[in-house]
Amino acid sequence: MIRRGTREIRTAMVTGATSGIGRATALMLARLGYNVIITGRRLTLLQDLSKEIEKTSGVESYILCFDVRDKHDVFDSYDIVHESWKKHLHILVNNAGLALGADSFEKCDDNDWDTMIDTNIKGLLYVSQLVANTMKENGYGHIVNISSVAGKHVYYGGNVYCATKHAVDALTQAMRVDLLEHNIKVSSVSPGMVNTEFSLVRYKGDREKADKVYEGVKPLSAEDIASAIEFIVTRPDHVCINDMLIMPTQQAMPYYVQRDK
Ligand code: NDP
Ligand code: 8X3
Repeated sequence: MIRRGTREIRTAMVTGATSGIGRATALMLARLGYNVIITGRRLTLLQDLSKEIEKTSGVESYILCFDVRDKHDVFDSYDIVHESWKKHLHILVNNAGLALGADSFEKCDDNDWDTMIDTNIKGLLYVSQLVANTMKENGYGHIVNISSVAGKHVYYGGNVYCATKHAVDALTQAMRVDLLEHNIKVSSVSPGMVNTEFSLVRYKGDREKADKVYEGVKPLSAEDIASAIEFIVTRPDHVCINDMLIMPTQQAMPYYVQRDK
């Protein structure tokens, strides 16, 4: 093991660490003492996060700036990660993802479908395959996929986003079965509304529409989800939390929201 003083240094990797749940999760893992590989497309935000991690937690971070949709970019980026980091890679959090649009199926832009499918499903697969092979060599590992309540229920205008998150749910179960013999845990976290850049991205920069989603409701915060992930990754070796569905108290299901009067 890599040791700093007497402390054993382990590595974790978080995709989509430039904002929201991914950022909060990277900070949480750093606080737990992991060196963190942080990924996303926005380099300056990764650099800011890297400084914050090093300042607040004293661990190291490793920036990988890539688009998860680009298989070659993903493979080339992962390739440059130093062997000593890979050798101690305990945790992967597959978080990068997005929704685009909320229109009824027949009115949707098929470019948005491609982006969601390529990011939420194919991107997760590219990263997971690389990391699972590393974990297999190491003889242990834990993969946490960020799914959604949209992976459990469909709702009006959710169509392809819901389909991608149903796929994440299925892949989580499939990976758990396939990786069982390699001592790799696979978990998922399925949140309801979380106040991040998610809605702003979904409504393509329309702040009014994005804010309306959270009107009269106290949504979850990115830190609420990071603390759920903290619980999952700190269970003893023999315990695997398969899935955690987490909702704001004011949201029973995607469409059932009790807003303040
Ligand atoms: P944010 O928009 O705040 O964060 C999304 C992250 O994904 C960003 O870091 C973004 O980085 C990254 N990302 C998006 N597309 C790509 C890409 N092509 N390549 C690499 N990175 C990418 O949203 P959240 O934090 O809310 O979302 C995180 C996850 O949580 C997503 O999978 C989402 O589906 C899921 N989720 C969110 C909920 C919510 O209500 N907010 C509820 C349930 C699940 P960058 O732009 O720098 O590439
Ligand atoms: C995001 C939650 O309900 O907007 O995954 O689909 S929801």
